[in-house]
Amino acid sequence: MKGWWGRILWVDLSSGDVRVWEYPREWALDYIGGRGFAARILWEFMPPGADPLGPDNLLVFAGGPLSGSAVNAGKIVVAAKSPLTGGYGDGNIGSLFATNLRKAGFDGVVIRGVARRPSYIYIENGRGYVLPAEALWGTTAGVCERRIKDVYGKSSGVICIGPAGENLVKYSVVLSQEGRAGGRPGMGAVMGSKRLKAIVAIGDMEPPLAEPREVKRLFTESAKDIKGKEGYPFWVRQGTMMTIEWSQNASVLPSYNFREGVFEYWRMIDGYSMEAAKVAQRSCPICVMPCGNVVRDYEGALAELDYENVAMLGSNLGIGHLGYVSKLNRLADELGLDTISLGAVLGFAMEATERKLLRDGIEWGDHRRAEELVVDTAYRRGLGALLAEGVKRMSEKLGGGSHEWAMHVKGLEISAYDCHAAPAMALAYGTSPIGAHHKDAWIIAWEVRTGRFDYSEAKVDKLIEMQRIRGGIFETMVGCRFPWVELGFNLEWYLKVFKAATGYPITFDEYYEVADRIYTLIRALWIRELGGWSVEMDTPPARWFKEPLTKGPIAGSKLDYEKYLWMLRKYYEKRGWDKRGVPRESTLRRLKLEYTIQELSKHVNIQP
Ligand code: PTT
Ligand code: SF4
Repeated sequence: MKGWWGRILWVDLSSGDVRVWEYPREWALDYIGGRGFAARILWEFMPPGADPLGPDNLLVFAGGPLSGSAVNAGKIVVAAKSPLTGGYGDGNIGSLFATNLRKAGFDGVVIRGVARRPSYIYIENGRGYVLPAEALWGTTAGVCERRIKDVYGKSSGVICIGPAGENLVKYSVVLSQEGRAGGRPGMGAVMGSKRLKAIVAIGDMEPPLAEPREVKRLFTESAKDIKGKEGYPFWVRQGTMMTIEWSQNASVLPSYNFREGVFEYWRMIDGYSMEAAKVAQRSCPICVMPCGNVVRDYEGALAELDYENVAMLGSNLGIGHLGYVSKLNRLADELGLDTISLGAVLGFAMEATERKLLRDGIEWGDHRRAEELVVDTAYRRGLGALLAEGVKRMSEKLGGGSHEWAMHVKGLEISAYDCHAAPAMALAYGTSPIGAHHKDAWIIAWEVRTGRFDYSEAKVDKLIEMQRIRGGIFETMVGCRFPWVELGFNLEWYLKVFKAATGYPITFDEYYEVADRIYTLIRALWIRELGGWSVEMDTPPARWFKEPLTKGPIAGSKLDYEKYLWMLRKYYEKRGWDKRGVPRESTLRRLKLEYTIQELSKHVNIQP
């Protein structure tokens, strides 16, 4: 088998057992890697109904056949059953760990059990070891990584968690390289629940590529192509931060807990303000279009900014000062909190304070109180203990109709695009396989350009196409999607590299079938873990349907609930799911998922 090592490292932290597992060969083409492997492994080896923070949950890190070989493919998928949502959760992180793991001879690592004492895993050339990490426990992510690199050298690849992961904050992430974060739905807490502080990989083995020279040639050619793109120089200047201006102009910049899509102080936190404060540029490994913008916060410390972070910790909280936002961002990176969920949680707390549902809470725009609460959340102190649970649980606790403005889908907080006037993006959030995240379909740019107020079948088709490419191709091969999304790099390149790496000439239709298989498998996994399904699970919060925007050029806009449901049903139909959103038996068989039928039938009545 070329392209894949065919080996995954299994680590059982309860027993201390470490073994090399050769996965079934047919998984390679049926699931490709990354998210595909993660979903299959969770279905197969995690007992149904496992406690997300217990020993039976599996923390999976999985690369794909292009990891470490194609441009910008220095990334890895991290997945597990989510403590935030109770369903499937994953994220994608750029790290030397991703490229080093491949060089160490593995396509992935699976971790089960709970270590008796704080531990880390060390992986080198075909072997893995569990080692004590008492000296690292309690450190911030940056300190932890620096200490490990002091021991293993600068070229070691390190993933670690911060105090938030140790303290089981439900939206804690795993981190790397001081500005990379992944696994929004609480992958950091899953790692913390296993008393696993870090994983380190070192290796010098060549991945088994079918045509190594052709892979190298394609890398050089595609790097040239990308660097020649018209948008390249501006991308390197601003990266994702350019989106603040676009979002403001399109009235989709989340402001004041997604009440509005415009922010009066947007200029103070936009890409040009960032450029004025920029002191360095960082990137994931083997990236040819770096986008890690490093600035100094108002206290002079370094922070790495992205659009999502700045929108959620800035406009969504009414904070119009980049230095203040940068400090919140830095704290989140050091402590290991997901910036998107954190921004949603703080925004929710601000609104709850305004509505007098929360005493001693936080006022809009109060950056100092926000800083205190971020730290308290990571350590679960005082009000922070409630904030650590995410907006869904917070609204269940506070009541008062707050579920209508608790901005989440399936328990995962919504990322930084307001959808009062973007029904396709609302559907993208509604149907994302991990809860409300934009990564599977950032359809909003296309939607704003082509007719934002329509509810149409064409939008459903476009959404599924995007989910196939973004959630299917990029999350399984595994690589960064920005060359394609941001600079128009042709997707054909990836198929060429796939052929050179694996020897298999995959077509788009074949790849889309793999993507559909994974989508339906993940849906099956959700149903198995939650014990049923309903359309409400795929529907965004009431705020977007009931409370129109009051500011900006499209003031008065809101979503239409009945029309949203019409699009959702069309979506189900096209995916081969019934009108409850449950996969049909014929779909499961067509996608070679018949192995799920018996278990699924225990929870729902499966339609033919
Ligand atoms: C991603 C989510 C995003 S999406 C952002 S900013 W973005 C936030 N970044 C955080 C951060 O930083 N620190 C922190 N403590 N929490 C954060 N949470 C948020 O996490 C990231 C880039 C970005 S920046 C994006 S869109 C693209 N995402 C990709 C993806 O999902 N898949 C893929 N194949 N390629 C992608 N390329 C881009 O990668 P999650 P990273 Mg991230 C500081 O993790 O869980 O997927 O959520 O990985 O290495 O930091 O790169 O405007
Ligand atoms: Fe990482 Fe940005 Fe490069 Fe993508 S474009 S690989 S997110 S640095």
